[in-house]
Amino acid sequence: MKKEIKIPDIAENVEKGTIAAILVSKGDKVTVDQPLVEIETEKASTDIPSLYDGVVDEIKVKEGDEVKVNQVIMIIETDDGGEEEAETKNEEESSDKNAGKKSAGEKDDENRKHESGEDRISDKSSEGAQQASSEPERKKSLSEVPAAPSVRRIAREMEVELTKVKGSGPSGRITADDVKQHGKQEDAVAQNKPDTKEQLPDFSQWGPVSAEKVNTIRKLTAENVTESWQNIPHVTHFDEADITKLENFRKQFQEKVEKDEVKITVTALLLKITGYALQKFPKFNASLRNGEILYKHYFNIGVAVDTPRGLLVPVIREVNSKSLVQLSVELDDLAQKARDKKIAPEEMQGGNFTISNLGGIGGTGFTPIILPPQVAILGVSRAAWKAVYIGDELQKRMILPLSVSYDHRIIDGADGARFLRWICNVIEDPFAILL
Ligand code: CAO
Repeated sequence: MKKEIKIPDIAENVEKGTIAAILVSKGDKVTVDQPLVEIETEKASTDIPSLYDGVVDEIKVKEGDEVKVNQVIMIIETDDGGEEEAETKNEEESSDKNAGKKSAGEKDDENRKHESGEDRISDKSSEGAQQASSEPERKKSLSEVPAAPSVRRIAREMEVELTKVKGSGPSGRITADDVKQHGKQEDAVAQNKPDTKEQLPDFSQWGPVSAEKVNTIRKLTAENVTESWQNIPHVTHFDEADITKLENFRKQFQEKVEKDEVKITVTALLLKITGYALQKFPKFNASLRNGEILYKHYFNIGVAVDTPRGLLVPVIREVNSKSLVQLSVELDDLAQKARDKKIAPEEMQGGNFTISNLGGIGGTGFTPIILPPQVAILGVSRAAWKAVYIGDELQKRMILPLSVSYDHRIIDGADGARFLRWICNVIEDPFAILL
């Protein structure tokens, strides 16, 4: 079956772009997510990936062509599905694909990530992107680097990051020679470094093995957690909250809203309480920028969602001005959109803090990784009945284990302990919010 590849919505207010490079040839075998062309717009340079496994049947554009959103640029011959399905898939996935494309192609991922600042799993929020751009040492984005499409292609083939190359042409324009020279230098450096790929033993000597290509979301998650783990001195603090009363309240409240098909969950309650906690402890709602603490006076909280494609973090905005019912509906809606690949990049931007609830699955505690430029994250484990002494009396209580990981550069251990204890106190006695 012939399937069309169209230019998806690239970014807000961007209607057209220029084909910077064609990354495949007619007759090439391609797989889902494989970049087909590189397109440059005024806002970003981004790869358009294949939506299908198949063979390139026709390439309808050439390098330097101006293309518009929705324009068909390529035909892929597949051996399943129908035209109609192709159209739907194209449209349905466009925003989702954009997210990945804008922030990550096969190569030059880091640069695209800088310039788009979207689809941030660990979420370089738009704020993070702005923050980055105010730093003098900010790397140039790929689209800002002056280089001809042919030079870009050479860089891609040589796996040279163009943003790292010094241009010797007029106004710093990068020439093919600059790229080759840089590539040689990198090779020389690489020769002195151990190649971890080479160091892997041949596992097949001990049993069957198989390999799976890492998808864009997984790649971004890997990059972001690595960056966070390497750059932020994490401390994780643990505490437990007695949610017996809160659970009763949740059930009573649930009966009241049942007719509206709203489900009040632990996560929605924690969103509400954490919003107030961020107001009370402003450092947890801040970012660190050029030696100063940047306090945010709005309360947007991301919620980690486990999806078949990997971890996504939609953001609930202005949590403190929303009711529990509104938060529950919005959380359910965004989590479903994330699972259905319908979440827009901007719905995952602008979070100040994150909640990661693994309690629906299990576990007694974990150490979540902070999503920069945020400075803290709340981990929620599985609530369970426990025998607890209340005074001298042993009682059956529902206990919720909580953890908070924080950036120790701006948050002290005592702050971390006070923050989490405050949350536990409010869970145990919601009137504490009024104090
Ligand atoms: N303790 C005990 N039970 C819990 C619980 C907890 N902490 N959290 C949820 N549950 C229960 C719910 O009550 C629900 O039970 P019922 O079906 O009997 O009502 C069930 O687990 C499923 O809950 P849910 O997932 O539908 O709803 P939620 O609002 O609590 O969670 C969300 C929403 C998006 C947080 C969750 O679905 C999810 O994706 N969690 C995984 C997050 C993740 O991957 N984090 C790791 C990030 S990497 O560090």
